[in-house]
Amino acid sequence: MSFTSGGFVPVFQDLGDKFARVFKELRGHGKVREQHVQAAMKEVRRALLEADVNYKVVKEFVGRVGERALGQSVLSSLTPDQQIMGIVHEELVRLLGSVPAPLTLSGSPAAVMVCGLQGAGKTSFCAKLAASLTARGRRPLLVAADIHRPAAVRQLVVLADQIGVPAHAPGTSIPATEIVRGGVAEARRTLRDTLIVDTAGRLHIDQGMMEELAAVKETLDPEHVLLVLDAMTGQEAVAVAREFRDRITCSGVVLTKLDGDSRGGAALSVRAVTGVPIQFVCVGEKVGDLEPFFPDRMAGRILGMGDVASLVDKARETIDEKEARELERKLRRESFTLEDFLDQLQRLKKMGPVDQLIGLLPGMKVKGALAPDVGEGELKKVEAIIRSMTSEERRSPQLIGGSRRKRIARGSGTSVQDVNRMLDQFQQMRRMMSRVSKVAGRMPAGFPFK
Ligand SMILES: Nc1nc2c(ncn2[C@@H]2O[C@H](COP(=O)(O)OP(=O)(O)OP(=O)(O)O)[C@@H](O)[C@H]2O)c(=O)[nH]1
Ligand SMILES: [Mg+2]
Repeated sequence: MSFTSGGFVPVFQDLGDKFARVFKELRGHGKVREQHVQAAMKEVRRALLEADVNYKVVKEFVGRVGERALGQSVLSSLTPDQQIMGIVHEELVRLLGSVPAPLTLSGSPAAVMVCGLQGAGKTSFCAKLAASLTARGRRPLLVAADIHRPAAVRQLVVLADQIGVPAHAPGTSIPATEIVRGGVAEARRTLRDTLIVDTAGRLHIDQGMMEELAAVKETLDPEHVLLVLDAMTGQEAVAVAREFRDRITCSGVVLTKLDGDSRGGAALSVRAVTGVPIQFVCVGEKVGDLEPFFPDRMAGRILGMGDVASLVDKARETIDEKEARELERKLRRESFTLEDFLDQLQRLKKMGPVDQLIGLLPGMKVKGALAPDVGEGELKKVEAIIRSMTSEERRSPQLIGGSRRKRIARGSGTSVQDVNRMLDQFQQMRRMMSRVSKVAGRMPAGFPFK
């Protein structure tokens, strides 16, 4: 199982669409002036508020982006819309925590305590984490310390079985602290190096739950207290995070259900409001649907710049290391040609269901803005267009003038507009890929675990 396997689930589509519209509008003006930036910032503000981002966070964000976008060098630049998009990207990265916060595990056994409200996704996350740690050569032990719901214990045991990880689950008749003590002893006895402790959630924060969690924490002395938050609950999740931080001090956040139609409010506010870093996101119910959290990749995904880094990761699984390095080098240097693009399209088909990969391709995520109705059919069209070009044209798309476009359209059974759009997208994609991959290139090796 791989950490990148879930990396293609589109997230916060609605917010992404709105951002795309803002940039499209900016592109539409021959010259971007102050009033255009101001109008754009108004739209960005509205988009973020509609995504349920904390209003203070929105205010600061828009203030910063607006100020930078109005800077002389941006407005006088040749591509102000791209520069403004770059600023928005950078500020989103900052909002999401700037740098990734990998889960470091040292002690033996190292303990990770998992808490959160009822139904947030704690038990599923425990299993997901156990599976990914196992894939990385660790030997986790799952501990069922949710004594309030017998079904929760069974759920953990079933999941543990499914992923082949042992579970310490003595039932619901003994106190959680006893279960934890027993878990630590069992880990020592059976040489497990990591304890993952699932705890009980309640519908709302209450004194009883907090006291129980505090007692478990005291007994376990965990290296990490991970708070699982349901991203679908937006600002509510942020309020919960604040309470947990104040009452039991959590070290990291896990955001779940990003695959649903969550709007982004929790993801974009929780770090800024609480100071607690997001460490993982869950993008589905399956055990493999776990991703480490990278602020820059997430920002790129929201903006439809494509998650180039995840694409390269994924490519590593299907092509060898040398080819992957070559691809990265090309992306970075903007020497990526239509020939490479065609090559990548072929690989894409091998990499998995096309609709899941689309979100990773720059400019392809956003319906109606950069690429209308992208899907399997659209990719076929793109492929047909590139195939109707000469290799010279593929290497130097700037050669493709009006009459060549007509010829290519005829040859590929598409229209001149299709060809124009495809070439436009390709140019945009090349610029963005180079920018995004520059940032992504700074990823520490071995992430997400040190
Ligand atoms: N779509 C989706 N569903 C999820 C995700 N994470 C968890 N779920 C589902 O959400 C439901 C609740 O998940 P659990 O892991 O049982 O949540 P919990 O926090 O342990 O709940 P309690 O033990 O009742 O407090 C289950 O149906 C999960 O399959 C996710 O990332 N995406
Ligand atoms: Mg549970």
